[in-house]
Amino acid sequence: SDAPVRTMDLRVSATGHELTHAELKAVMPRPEQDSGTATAAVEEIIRRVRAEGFAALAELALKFDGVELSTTRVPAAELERAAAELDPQVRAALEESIARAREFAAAQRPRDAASTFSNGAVVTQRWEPVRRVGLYVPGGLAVYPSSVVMNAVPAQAAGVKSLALASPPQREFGGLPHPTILAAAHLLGIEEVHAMGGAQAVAALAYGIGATGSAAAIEPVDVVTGPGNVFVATAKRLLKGVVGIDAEAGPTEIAILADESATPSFVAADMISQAEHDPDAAAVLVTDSEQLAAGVRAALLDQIATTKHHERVVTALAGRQSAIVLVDDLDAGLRVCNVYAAEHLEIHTRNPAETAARVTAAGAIFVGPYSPVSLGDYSAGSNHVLPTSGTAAHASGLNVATFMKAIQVVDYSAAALADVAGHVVTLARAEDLPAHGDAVLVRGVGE
Ligand code: HSO
Ligand code: ZN
Repeated sequence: SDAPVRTMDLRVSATGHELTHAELKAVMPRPEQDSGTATAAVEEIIRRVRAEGFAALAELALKFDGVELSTTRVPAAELERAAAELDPQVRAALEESIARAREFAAAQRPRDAASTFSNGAVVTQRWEPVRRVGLYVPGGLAVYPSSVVMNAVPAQAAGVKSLALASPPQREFGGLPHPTILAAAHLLGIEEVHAMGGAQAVAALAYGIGATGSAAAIEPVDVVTGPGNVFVATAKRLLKGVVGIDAEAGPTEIAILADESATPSFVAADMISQAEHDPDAAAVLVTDSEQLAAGVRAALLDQIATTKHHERVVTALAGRQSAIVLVDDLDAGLRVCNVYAAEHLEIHTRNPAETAARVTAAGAIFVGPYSPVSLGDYSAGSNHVLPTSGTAAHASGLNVATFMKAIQVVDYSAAALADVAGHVVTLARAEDLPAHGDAVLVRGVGE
């Protein structure tokens, strides 16, 4: 076909008026959310792992992975071996990713905050890492050692002392997780790796399991992060509250805000790069230039012809979730992008830094022609675990604070308490909770 991606005209001349926030949101190209078909099966798996521990993990590994497990725990020697056998160039590239991600993560550590209301009336907010984190890494088609880096580095920079990695046992690797995953774990200094996958892995991390026979125990974790299939995502959703989780990750999305100064071949290549992940991936170009739109369409046709994952890319671009959106001007384009709240937003405008500063919702922003999303996927120093499906309106990408919690500390002296005692008592009585006021008065301050 001659249109690799559909065009959506949101110019006032086409719509008759400027669309409101709600109207824009309704027309944004987004797939329907599927409503938890896996829920019943996942509930049963969680129940079994809780009740039966390792026996359930072993049975599910046989059923889903075709592997007989005697323990989930991967021996240290296997981690070392996988790292020793890793292609030296891949090793060097991973090491650079780790170094940049570590430097940026260290810079993100949130600072404590304090207010002193009077002498002896101090409230402080102090950040503490969670005790233990579980990192889930899928097996199957997508073996992403880069995702091991992106999940582990901020947890380590937060000061999390205990990190367990779970990844499905693979028949072709003797029941161990994929060797690239083991190698990445070793490079990151992760010593605890478990061969377990799916919803059962998330349940085992959330509740922990006891040691039995040859099987090692798994201590429960406070937070589970990492991508996964619908079963993993459903388990995370159902276990939220038992454990903390990162944002539910849907298919990847790229939005590009561009004016006529953009280079069509750059824009097209970046759309294809994310479409390559998944036939459900979304690529959205927002522009006020019909000339650029035509240039990008031509460049897409050109580049699609030779791209390796042709089927996936064509399906993703032709899907309802992808579009070239025409707008009247840059202001309108910014409105559209802020409503869409893309996982990745690239800015290809004449003054990209200025435009980027006006973005209020995106998982991550990529500024100018030399900051492609694929740089951020691997080597920029930023994180590639980002909120999808418009959740960037309220959620953040993985960062150091994901693995920390803020504790507020109240430290008042007798005199400082006396200063506000009357107000406490008044509000307590107004809420018909007089014992609250009494707890102040019993200290002999106020009234
Ligand atoms: N773009 C993906 C991350 C990724 N890309 C991993 C390549 N490997 C979601 O942000
Ligand atoms: Zn990617």
